[in-house]
Amino acid sequence: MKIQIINGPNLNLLGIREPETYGSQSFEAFLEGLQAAYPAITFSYEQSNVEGELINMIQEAGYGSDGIILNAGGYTHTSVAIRDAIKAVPAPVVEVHISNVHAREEFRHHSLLSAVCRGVIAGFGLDSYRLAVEALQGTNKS
Ligand code: CA2
Repeated sequence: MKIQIINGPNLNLLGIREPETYGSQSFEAFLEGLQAAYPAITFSYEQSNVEGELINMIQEAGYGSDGIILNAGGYTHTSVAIRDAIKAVPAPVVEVHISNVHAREEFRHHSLLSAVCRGVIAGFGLDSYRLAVEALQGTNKS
């Protein structure tokens, strides 16, 4: 099984800034542990701060992988274009958030992406990504 993890804007700062909200581990360190925990899965990871690049990644992985774990960061709440990209590809997409967006500011309570994703996981720190792996493993792709 091939899973593509895509992180959006500012998530390159994980482990460096705002540890009280996003934890103190870098995504690269977390990914090493995730790969070790799921040796039968091939993980690929990409991050971009640029909306169009995220769309290119979704289009590519949407045909080249068995599932996408997407944390679109702030674009979650604003991007019609990312929603359209998710809707256009056959691979299941799981929307993840590190923080519990529903316990934060009102503008984070609404996602433009959730309705076109297979499901949403939020609020479990980086463990949200592992839970998304579990979800994709159980996903019937047909
Ligand atoms: O909780 C999440 O995973 C979010 O997707 C993170 C986004 C935020 O806009 C969403 O509402 C919820 C922000 C990502 C910023 O990431 C940082 C990581 C470390 C330090 C600073 C920012």
